[in-house]
Amino acid sequence: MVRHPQPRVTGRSAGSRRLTDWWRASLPAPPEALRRGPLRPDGFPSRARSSRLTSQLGVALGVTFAVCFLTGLLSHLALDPPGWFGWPARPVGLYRFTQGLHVATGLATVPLLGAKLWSVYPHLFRWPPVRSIAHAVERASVAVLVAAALFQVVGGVLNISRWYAPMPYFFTAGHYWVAWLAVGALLAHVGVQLPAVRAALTRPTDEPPADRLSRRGLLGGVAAAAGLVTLTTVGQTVRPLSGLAVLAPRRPDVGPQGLPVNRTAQRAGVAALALDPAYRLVVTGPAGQVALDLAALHGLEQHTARLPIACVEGWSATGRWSGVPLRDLVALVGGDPERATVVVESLEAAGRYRTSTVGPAHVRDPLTLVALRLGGEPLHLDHGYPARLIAPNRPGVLQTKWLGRITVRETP
Ligand code: HEM
Ligand SMILES: Nc1nc2c(c(=O)[nH]1)N[C@H]1C(S)=C(S)[C@@H](COP(=O)(O)O)O[C@H]1N2
Ligand SMILES: [Mo]
Repeated sequence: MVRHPQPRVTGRSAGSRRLTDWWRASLPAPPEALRRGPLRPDGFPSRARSSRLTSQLGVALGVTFAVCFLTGLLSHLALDPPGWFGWPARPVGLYRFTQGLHVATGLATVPLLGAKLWSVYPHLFRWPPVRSIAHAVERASVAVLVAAALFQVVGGVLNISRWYAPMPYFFTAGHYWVAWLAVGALLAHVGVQLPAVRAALTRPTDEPPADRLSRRGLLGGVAAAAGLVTLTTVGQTVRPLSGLAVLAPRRPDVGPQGLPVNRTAQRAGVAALALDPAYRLVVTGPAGQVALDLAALHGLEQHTARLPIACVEGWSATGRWSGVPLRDLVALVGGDPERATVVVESLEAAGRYRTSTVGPAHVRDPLTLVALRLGGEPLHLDHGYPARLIAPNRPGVLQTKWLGRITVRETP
């Protein structure tokens, strides 16, 4: 015997009831061929299904989606801050936290979403499929919500696994716009279902004790699965747990100089230029231009900062970086270190990450370095030798490697 939330029939107008009756009478029953095997409301019978279970899973998903949406929005703003938004340079590890939370919460969503879809499975076979225009709109919004949720979670997991091939769209743009779609559909869904959820969660349960146990067992299993996913992946950003990170795409301690590499010099095609003895870092500002060779760069006053690389893909790792504060280079070419905006460019010929803009909050910060050393040694070629940008509280994609050119601009 399968129990699942019955359509609520209270509060419907006579008109809508007449429409439903007409609809039901004129609609042929679904062909038998479409109601075999798993394609039946009782295809996966379970006593654990109930409106209480569906509501409890819904609340958990509401929380994880809200966390993903807000942290995702922050990441979007930090990557390309619009005029009205200032992304600060402190606290140093803020982006590391928000983006680590985004990916960890997204991954914990996987078992929750699976269980939720399973819990509403019998609804797919309701007949007639829609009862009124309002009901049709509501079901359409649920279809959008399910599609958008699957799109976000599957796309996110593919992205952090760096398996881009199944995504024929630019991940960030698709993920960003579908996030709005998902949240819009979620709000509509919550608006419609809130009374039913409250009723299911507050009324004393009429489940027989055996059903209550199986529902609780299922919830416990889902919670354990979400916990296990978190525990085996969060080590990609929480260093003490890195040993457990067996399902994480990255470990924060594996790579040259004990730090992961996002893109190697080989793949970026910069090895020859980066190793060329004729290398110069060209710095341009209001007072003119200087071309600094390695000896000149090492001759400037050196500073050291412990700062994380916090990749948008959710892994992060701390390094001890040494080099020249960016503000000193700004001053060297006549810029105002308190107000300037700086554009840095890589030796890389093309690619999305060859250049980035450093806003005034980060230029001003004495921890923002043109780093020449990592952990006391010259930078490894794959970490950006001969020079890279490293700044506090900055998404990894903006920590430009293999710097070739720095241009000081007046802040608009
Ligand atoms: C398994 C689940 C998820 C994973 C692994 C994941 C992963 C990611 C990653 C790696 C990024 C950075 C993209 C980049 O800048 O290159 C990102 C950004 C973002 N995510 Fe997710 N995500 C997941 C679920 C979600 C969900 C459920 C939502 C919203 C409801 C969401 C909303 C966003 C938004 C708005 C951004 C910012 C996109 C931008 O910069 O334009 N994510 N996510
Ligand atoms: N020129 C250049 N800089 C770059 C990249 C790149 O592809 N090209 N990748 C960025 C990304 S996505 C990250 S997470 C960090 C990683 O730095 P790491 O490889 O030293 O760990 O470098 C950033 N700097
Ligand atoms: Mo990254």
